[in-house]
Amino acid sequence: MLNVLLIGNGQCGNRILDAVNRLSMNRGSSVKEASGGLSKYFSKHKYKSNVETVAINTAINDLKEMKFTKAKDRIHIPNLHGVGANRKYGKEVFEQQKGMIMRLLEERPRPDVAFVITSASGGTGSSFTPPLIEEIKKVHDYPVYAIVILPFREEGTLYLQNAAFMLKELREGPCDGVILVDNQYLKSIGGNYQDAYDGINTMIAKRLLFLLDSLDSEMMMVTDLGDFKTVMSGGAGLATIGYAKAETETPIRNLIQNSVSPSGLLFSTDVYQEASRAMIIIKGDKKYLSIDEISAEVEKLTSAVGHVFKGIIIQNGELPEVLCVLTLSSAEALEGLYEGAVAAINTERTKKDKIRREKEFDSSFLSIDGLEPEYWSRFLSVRSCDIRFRDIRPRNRRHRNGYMVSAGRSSGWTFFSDLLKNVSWSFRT
Ligand SMILES: Nc1nc2c(ncn2[C@@H]2O[C@H](COP(=O)(O)OP(=O)(O)O)[C@@H](O)[C@H]2O)c(=O)[nH]1
Ligand SMILES: [Mg+2]
Repeated sequence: MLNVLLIGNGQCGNRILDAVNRLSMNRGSSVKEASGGLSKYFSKHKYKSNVETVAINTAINDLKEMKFTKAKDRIHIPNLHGVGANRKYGKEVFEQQKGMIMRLLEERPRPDVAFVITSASGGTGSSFTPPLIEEIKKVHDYPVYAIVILPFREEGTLYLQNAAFMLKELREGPCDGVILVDNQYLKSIGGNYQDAYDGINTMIAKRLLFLLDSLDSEMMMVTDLGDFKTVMSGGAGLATIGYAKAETETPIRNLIQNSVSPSGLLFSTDVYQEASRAMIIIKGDKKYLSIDEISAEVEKLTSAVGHVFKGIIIQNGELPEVLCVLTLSSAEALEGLYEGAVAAINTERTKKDKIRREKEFDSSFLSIDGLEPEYWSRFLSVRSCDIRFRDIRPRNRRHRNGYMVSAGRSSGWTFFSDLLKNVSWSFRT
């Protein structure tokens, strides 16, 4: 029996983890979903793997939002309400809190495999995940995979930049492989954000449970954790998952094709061009599992991809389902995201330059306006006083980007820039 650790980092990671727990507890949103046999993960009698779930967040509200994850499985980083999509700050927080987080993880049974689920683009999950995997790998040699959710492209430049830097860190670090899920690609699932999130989260949860199930099954043709590790070590450290389920009696040939087609994948890729290794697991009643059809399709995939591990699980009376794990040697869609991030970085740089130039203008304005020779003599003459921005009274005149301030009867006027409002100024009047 496998020991599996599932960590959900940040809001997106927490929600997907909660969806996994929901399906596992046989409380899927639809009866059909719930009766998919996934209850074995949590029902006492039908456990297949020992699955531990842990949700980590800096925002207590995100943790409270979870409905199917036990309180003891939620780690709140104290005194914070999120990190505001600020990865630099998030990394500092992780550094301070990593002792506590690692201690709580170490209290659980040693896993055979771990998955860390997170969005690439937010703050907490994006900044915690790479160093968390690094911490785990410092002391353990079990494989740790990241399931990374890419942003909707319209969510803005900050998210794009976060995603690019997060992926870079993950790929340069000791993470054993990144499974990509693209919100943008899966957008059509829901008419609004909430529906899209719920739909995507359920898709991921379902596939993850299918995968875990198949790694721990006594199958007719077995795929195990060793095979999964071999698949994931191929390619450029990137992977995605395809899936298809028959709603009616569908030839297994079509179902395999659907699982690797755009409608089956979690990330946009041309499998026949970009995949480098694959694992395909077919589940269902044996009457649907034609050996000729399966062999022909797997052969087709093998000739394009290289190596394909194949597993078959017989489930009496069930319509067939296919899961496909594909590692990628290249990912054109990711290059598109990187290009977006580079454009965002350049735009930001231009804006920063503009702000810097304006600041320079302000300070030169300040030196002209505040330090006119006429006033210098007064400053030097009487006494020293400390003026802070809050001392500025309404009687002082609002001026472009600041105030003209009079510190006292004999002081004359000087200019206080808005940009310097947090600076305590000391000058003579
Ligand atoms: N698929 C999916 N994406 C989500 C969900 N919640 C947030 N996101 C995406 O995650 C990104 C924001 O990250 P989030 O996880 O909220 O940040 P964090 O809490 O600071 O780690 C955005 O790109 C969102 O579109 C969710 O429930 N499902
Ligand atoms: Mg959020």
